[in-house]
Amino acid sequence: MKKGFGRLIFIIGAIVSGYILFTLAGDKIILYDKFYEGTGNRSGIVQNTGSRTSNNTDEASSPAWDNNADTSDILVIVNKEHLLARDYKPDDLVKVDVSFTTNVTEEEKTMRKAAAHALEELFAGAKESGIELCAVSGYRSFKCQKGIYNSKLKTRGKEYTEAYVAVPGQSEHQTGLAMDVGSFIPLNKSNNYDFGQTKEGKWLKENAHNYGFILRYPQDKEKITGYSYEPWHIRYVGLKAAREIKASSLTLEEYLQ
Ligand code: DAL
Ligand code: ZN
Repeated sequence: MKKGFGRLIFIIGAIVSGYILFTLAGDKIILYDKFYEGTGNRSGIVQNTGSRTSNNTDEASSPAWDNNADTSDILVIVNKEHLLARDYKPDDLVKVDVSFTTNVTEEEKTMRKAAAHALEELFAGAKESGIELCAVSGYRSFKCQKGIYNSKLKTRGKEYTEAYVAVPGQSEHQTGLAMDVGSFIPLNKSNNYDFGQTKEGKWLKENAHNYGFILRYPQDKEKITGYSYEPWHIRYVGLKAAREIKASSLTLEEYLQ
């Protein structure tokens, strides 16, 4: 009994000192949730729009519904109605030279060439304004998206997953033109983290278009995009389209109509 109690005290002591050491090691952590798509605030969860969603992630293995779409076009649209083939992979993926958060796969550190260079300029522009961004997740293969989707289903349930995470084949991360962006945040603030409310999130919203990116899933546009507000998810569309989309407050779906 006494021995067991001593062991318990030892274990608690080890945990507490480990935590103190970790905290002292740095007063900042990088916001990171491998499945970042789900860390934003939950307001405005999309109602069922009637779009195709599924628990069976293998269902999305067929080629895109609009087979005539040019998937290499930087204005390609990928959503719950416009799918990519399971084996679609851009042929010009390159590693993006920006700061990444921890535990990012090599695959997720890549984007299509034009998007990668634009993102590097965006990060440099942010830095000049005193804003330190970190990249979280770029290109994701069908397989990677499947892992994220299934994992999120288990941990957060169906409603949440459908609001924030694309079924494999429906994610524009697979185009190599999207990146999730985060910020370095104080450890003690990590519980209430809402990227859209941080100075980094605000900067991104106001400046992304100057580098050819749009916030792909804006607030109050859930019925059109099919996803809840994602202040962290930016999509490369090129300078002209990005500026026009920003000026008009349209979604990519509306802009391309
Ligand atoms: N969060 C977006 C919708 C994705 O999973 O591609
Ligand atoms: Zn994303």
